Amino acid sequence: MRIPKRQICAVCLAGAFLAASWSQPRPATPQGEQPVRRNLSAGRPTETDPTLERRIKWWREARFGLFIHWGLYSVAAGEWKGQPVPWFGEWIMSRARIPVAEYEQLAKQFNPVKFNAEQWVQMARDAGMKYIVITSKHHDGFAMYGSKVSKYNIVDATPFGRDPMKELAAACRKAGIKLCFYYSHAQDWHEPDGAGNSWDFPPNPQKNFAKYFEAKALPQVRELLTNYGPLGVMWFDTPQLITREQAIQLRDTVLSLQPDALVSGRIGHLPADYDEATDNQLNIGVAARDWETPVTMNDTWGFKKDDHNWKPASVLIQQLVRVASKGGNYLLNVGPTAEGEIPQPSVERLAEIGKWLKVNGESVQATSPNPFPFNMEFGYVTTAPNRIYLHVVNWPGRNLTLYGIKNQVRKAYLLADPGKNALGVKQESKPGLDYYSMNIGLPASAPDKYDSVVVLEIGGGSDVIKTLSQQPDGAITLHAYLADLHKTASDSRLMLDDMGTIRGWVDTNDWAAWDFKTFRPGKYEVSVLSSVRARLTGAAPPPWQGGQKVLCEVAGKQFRVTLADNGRVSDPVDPMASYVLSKIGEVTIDKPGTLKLVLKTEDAEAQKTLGLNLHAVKLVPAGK
Ligand code: FHN
Repeated sequence: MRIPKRQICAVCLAGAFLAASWSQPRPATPQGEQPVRRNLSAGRPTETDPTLERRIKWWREARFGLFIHWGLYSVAAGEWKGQPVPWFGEWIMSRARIPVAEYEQLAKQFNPVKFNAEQWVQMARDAGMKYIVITSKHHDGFAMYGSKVSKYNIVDATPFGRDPMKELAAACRKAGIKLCFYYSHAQDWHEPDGAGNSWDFPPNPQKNFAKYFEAKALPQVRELLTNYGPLGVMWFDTPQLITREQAIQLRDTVLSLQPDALVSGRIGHLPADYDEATDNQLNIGVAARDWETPVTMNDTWGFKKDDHNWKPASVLIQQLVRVASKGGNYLLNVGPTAEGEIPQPSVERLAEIGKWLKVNGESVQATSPNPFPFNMEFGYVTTAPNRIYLHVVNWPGRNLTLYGIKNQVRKAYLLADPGKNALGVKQESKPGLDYYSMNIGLPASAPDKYDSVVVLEIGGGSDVIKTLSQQPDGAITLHAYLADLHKTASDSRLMLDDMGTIRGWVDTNDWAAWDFKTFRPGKYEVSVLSSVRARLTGAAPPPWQGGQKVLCEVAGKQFRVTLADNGRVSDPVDPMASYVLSKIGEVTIDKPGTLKLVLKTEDAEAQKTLGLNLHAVKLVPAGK
């Protein structure tokens, strides 16, 4: 195999011992030549639509929107025939396999007399949200607006008889909030030709999805685009049976009827106007395009009377900031009741977020992402012209030290300080080592219980060291999403997934490598963090599939280790994430400079290594 120059250097750095083990000839393939990186947008064509910049400007600045899941399922509230039904509230028809004829009866009980569009919109506005995405039709097929296409809608089939979308459109227009419609364009459990209902309509070769698409989905989308004034986004979901041609037709329909609207990321086949993360996805590797993550406040989207697993406001605020720091939008869900009320715990949390944003909004909305490709120990970073915002969620006491900012700071102050009193800043650098240290004097305790924002005024744009570097606490984190992945065989499955996890370690010739900078010589403990992820918020993570043999090479040392469960690490901001820490060994770094760490699996039985979902490799000062 022809090893690329950078890898040959790595081999040299790691010493002669390593060189012997790495210089074995391996088959040359196109993949073997190039490090591979994948991210949220990978594999999808880059958007070239010249109108995109104009259409997406407001959305990009918004950063924060309200998701509303409201429909007939809100009547069932998570229970069918007296029995609680697991999974999301809006999925009750599918989970309890409720026949269409029985589910339709819920419409007769749906009378949300407490619904008040102006109150809902005001609540979103006070929370600092800039747009609302509401389910105009979810997978159950019931239209939450007055549709001429199907009588199965809130105006014709319920005692309520009003069109809440008309009322919301008017309230949004008045409040300057963008209204957006969620529309389930392929799944429709009410229709024999729609996708998803196998209990009423068993698999049938005669199923004609095109008929459903032409007769219901497309004309309903036209109604929504025609009858409710300007819309911000058409938010499609679960594309399933949709063909590429149908997706194009849908997208063209949106843009021809509403040339300023956006098409969300789950239309299917197409890159759409922005990427949609997986539900409740808080870990993103490298985001190359605009993106959004939809998040539940408890464990369901549609109302469930027994779901009391509310995330505290502290978590929600940090989630918003984490997403913004990676350049994404945070779409936070509420599930109103069948009476038309937003559950009180949701109202309280939104008010709390709104209070925080009132003071700190400029550090979130209309900001640019963290210029560093990783988060720091103290919290998160966002930027704006002439400013760097440090979101300090782990208050360090009287001194905050951070590395890597090259800009000269003109003034630092706390955003919550009405007097904008200057904080003391000391900057020190050793440019030859790429060492730029900054120390900021702070009050002894955090001024904000959620996230205290320090503003750094700089002249111009941010200028930072982007290479992986040792942090002030001495730790070095080598994130999986920043690895160079080296594939050897053409059928290698090694890849970086959308969560920033390396998967597919089936070939023992593949490896991941990181270059990083160290500033402090000393002894370091090396460990691997692998990821186990729950499928639902509130659910236990699946068992860890460990025990893989790995080879790790760093600073002239080589470790052959079987990964063991040496402890668990959780992520308070991402309740579905959990990491298993496996100790690798101790290494001595004898001088500051750049090092390389290489990791590969050694199990001949490929299936075993498939369970390894690598999140990061960590080096921490020994004894810490
Ligand atoms: O199946 C739906 C689910 O009910 C909910 O609407 C979420 C929100 O993003 N989307 C789908 C699953 O991804």
